Amino acid sequence: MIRNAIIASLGLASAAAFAQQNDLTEQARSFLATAESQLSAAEDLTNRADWVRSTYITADTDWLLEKLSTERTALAVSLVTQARRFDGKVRDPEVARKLAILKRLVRMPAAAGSAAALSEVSGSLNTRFATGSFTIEDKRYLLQDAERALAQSRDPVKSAAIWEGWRSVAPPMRDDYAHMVSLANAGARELGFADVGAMWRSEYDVTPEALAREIDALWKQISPLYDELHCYARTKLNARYGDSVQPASGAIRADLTGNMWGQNWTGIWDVLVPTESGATFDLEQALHANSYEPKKMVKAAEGFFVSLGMRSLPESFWARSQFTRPEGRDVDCNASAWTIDQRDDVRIKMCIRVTAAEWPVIHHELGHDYYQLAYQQQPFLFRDGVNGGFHEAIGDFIALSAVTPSYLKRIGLEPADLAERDETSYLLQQALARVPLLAFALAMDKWRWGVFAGEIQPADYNSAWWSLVERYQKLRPPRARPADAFDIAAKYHITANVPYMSYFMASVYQYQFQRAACRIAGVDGPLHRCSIYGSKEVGAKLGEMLASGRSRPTGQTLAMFTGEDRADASAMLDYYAPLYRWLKRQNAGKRCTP
Ligand code: X8Z
Ligand code: ZN
Repeated sequence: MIRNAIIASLGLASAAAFAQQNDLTEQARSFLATAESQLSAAEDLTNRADWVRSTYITADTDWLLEKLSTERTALAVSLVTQARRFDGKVRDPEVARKLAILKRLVRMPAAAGSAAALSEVSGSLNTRFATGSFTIEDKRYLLQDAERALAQSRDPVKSAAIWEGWRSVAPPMRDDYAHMVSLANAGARELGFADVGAMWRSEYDVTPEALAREIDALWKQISPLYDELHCYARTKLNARYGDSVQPASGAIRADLTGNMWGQNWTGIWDVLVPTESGATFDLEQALHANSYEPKKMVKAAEGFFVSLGMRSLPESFWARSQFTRPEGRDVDCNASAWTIDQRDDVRIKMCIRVTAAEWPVIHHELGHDYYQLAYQQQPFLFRDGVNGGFHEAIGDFIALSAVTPSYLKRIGLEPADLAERDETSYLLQQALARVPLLAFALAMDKWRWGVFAGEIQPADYNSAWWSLVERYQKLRPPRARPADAFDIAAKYHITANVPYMSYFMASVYQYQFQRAACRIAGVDGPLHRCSIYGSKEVGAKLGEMLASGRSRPTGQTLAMFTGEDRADASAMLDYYAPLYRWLKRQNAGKRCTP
């Protein structure tokens, strides 16, 4: 009735246009319904092949995954081509949103006829990374062993050897990487994007240029905190190793951060611990003392989500997940969370060791699974996080509560009578775990955006990478890098084509979520002490946002839970404010900012 009344009030010509528009919208709707059911079927098939390949890497499982990925890519690209006829012509917001999502569905799209070549080259890069190893003095290191050895080494010669050793897996991948970039760029152009980087940036519901500006503005807010943290760490490393190893000014030697990529500096806590530190707490010791094994750690993390009123994880999660590295076969050990059937068959794939560092990672992964469970009722194209940053932020936000002394005491991991923990040490630990990631994330995707845009050519891959590392992370290699080095490819997300800006945005969103949640839960006091454990109000509100998947634009989705419609670093800065003041006092008289 309303529709007729509108038509009656329009002139004849516009009435005809209106009817045509309606007709087109209906066509688009029915096209999308078919597309979604085809894509969903392809997804179920590929997920299973991917799971089997990732937990059992052989030439055959590689082959099967490549075949199914090829078919899925070809299907998605062909659907986008068919959807061209609706370009810019459909005004219905839901239909228009689905059409836009369809265009960027495949992370590495292929031009017509190139899907098989692209799957082959990306599959091979993936497998070479997952099975990569190196040898020092007859000892063979896989990545996880190397990471642990680097975190534990306090011998700069050994640290350099491990750091360089792992990077020896990368040079043979350079030509393949360049080939993959050119194939995927051709695909992205066929879909109407300038390049793959522009396509990746489009998931944030603003133009690629606006997103790049937003990120630079956020970094401007955050970099003073990073600079102070960097300055403090450099002074400590200088005191520990002396001028010849770590000078008191300039960049920090990357391997001395104890992390393979300098993205998390908690591995060298004993070097960075404040001189006048009060009571501290060793989570790793507490986990062992309380007989935590990997599954029990996951159970505890599930308990946090359940305390918010969320469901228990299904039986199949416990039966089918990979919690630890299996013996006798190659697997991909980079932690990940899966939905196999887009319904209840969620899983994690990890190689858990009972360490303090794994505690937040387990919460991180379950955050993905709970998001997936929550949006399963959405139609296929809306069945995902509103953007990658949200997906990466949910579990990290939960972990902000799950590492607090009050929560750890509540679940009996921290002795109830342990003296009030030293606030500075606690916040410093949090900052070391979470702040360097932002600088690393910027360097990672600025590099990739430059490569996809053709501004960084293969011959300059490594030098361009190091100028970004020096600029954002302010790190340098232990020694000059060899001419054939391809250091960025020593990071999983490069060979696996996982956008890394998600982690940057997640590092901002998680504190916005925390600020909103603590308000909803009615927890007063500083943000860093707040635990939302047990708050059904938070669970209900969070659940609504998670259930909306990517059906609404980013700003609207963020507002559902936080009341804020854009990424804003002020919550993060609030969280670390006491630490920032303390760091400034420690660094007084030093030149911290360039
Ligand atoms: O890869 C991850 C997660 C899986 S989505 C464990 N993260 C990034 C990394 O390890 O490099 C989480 C932090 C950043
Ligand atoms: Zn993640």
